[in-house]
Amino acid sequence: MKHSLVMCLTALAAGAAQAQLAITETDNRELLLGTLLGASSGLSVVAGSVSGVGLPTQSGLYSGFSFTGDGTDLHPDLSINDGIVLSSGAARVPEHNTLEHYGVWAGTGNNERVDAILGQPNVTWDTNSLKFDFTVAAGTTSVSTDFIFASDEFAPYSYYTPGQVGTDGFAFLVDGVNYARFPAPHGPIFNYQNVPDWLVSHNQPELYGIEWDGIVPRLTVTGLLDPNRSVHTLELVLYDYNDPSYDSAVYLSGLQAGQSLVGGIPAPVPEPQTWALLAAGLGIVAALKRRR
Ligand SMILES: [Ca+2]
Ligand SMILES: [Ca+2]
Ligand SMILES: [Ca+2]
Repeated sequence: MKHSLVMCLTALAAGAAQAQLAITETDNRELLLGTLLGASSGLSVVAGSVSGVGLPTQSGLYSGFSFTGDGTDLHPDLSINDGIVLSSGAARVPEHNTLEHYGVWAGTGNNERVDAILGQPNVTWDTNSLKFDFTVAAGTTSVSTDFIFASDEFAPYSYYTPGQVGTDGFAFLVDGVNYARFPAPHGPIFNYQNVPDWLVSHNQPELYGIEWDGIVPRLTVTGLLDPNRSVHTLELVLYDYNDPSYDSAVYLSGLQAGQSLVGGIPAPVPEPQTWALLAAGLGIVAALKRRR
């Protein structure tokens, strides 16, 4: 007994030192929202308004989301403050990339608002959502949150092909409008078709100790409040596209009120690989000069 306790404590200490990703499964939506909001969010949640769709194992609280890359722009370090995870299958996924087609059938059905954005009926599957009403102080114009999107439905390792109508995605609906999107010409929702490939960190072969084949480094989405409403609505939706396979997840942290006048996700700015190659070339030249 004593021996096993010592073993347990040793294991806990090792886990803490490595700051491994830890997931606590829950579909308690008050708890999920309270964790996402933090202490001074500036949002006052309307009592009794919190709802959502999902299995007890489909969402959860996470801590220790911090993965080390290889130092290149294509595989940066990936981290986000503690928060909540929504998934199209299971909140708790393997700590290694075990499959290129990881998926769990949740059977939670579609989301009609996202279907409408995509322009196709019943095209979202295994949805996991969190929805609530809230009020804000005068002068507040926006709400925002950090997020990391990750998926096994990611080219070229799945049946996803460029030009396909859709892939799994994430919606951030403020007063009925989705702001989880890049500016045009990128498409109307956050999915891998509307994310430039260079922005996605490939995880096959495995570099990061997590199941997902493709991970988008931390971004911030900002939604604008409808000025004609005194009570606002926010709905977060993570969904499978077209079938329950090749799951995806979104890790969310730090939902808060703001004074932004621009909604959406800022346009991605490429870090041209040519610059990296040029820098490497200059480094070689400098090294050769030093040798002479
Ligand atoms: Ca995988
Ligand atoms: Ca699924
Ligand atoms: Ca999928």
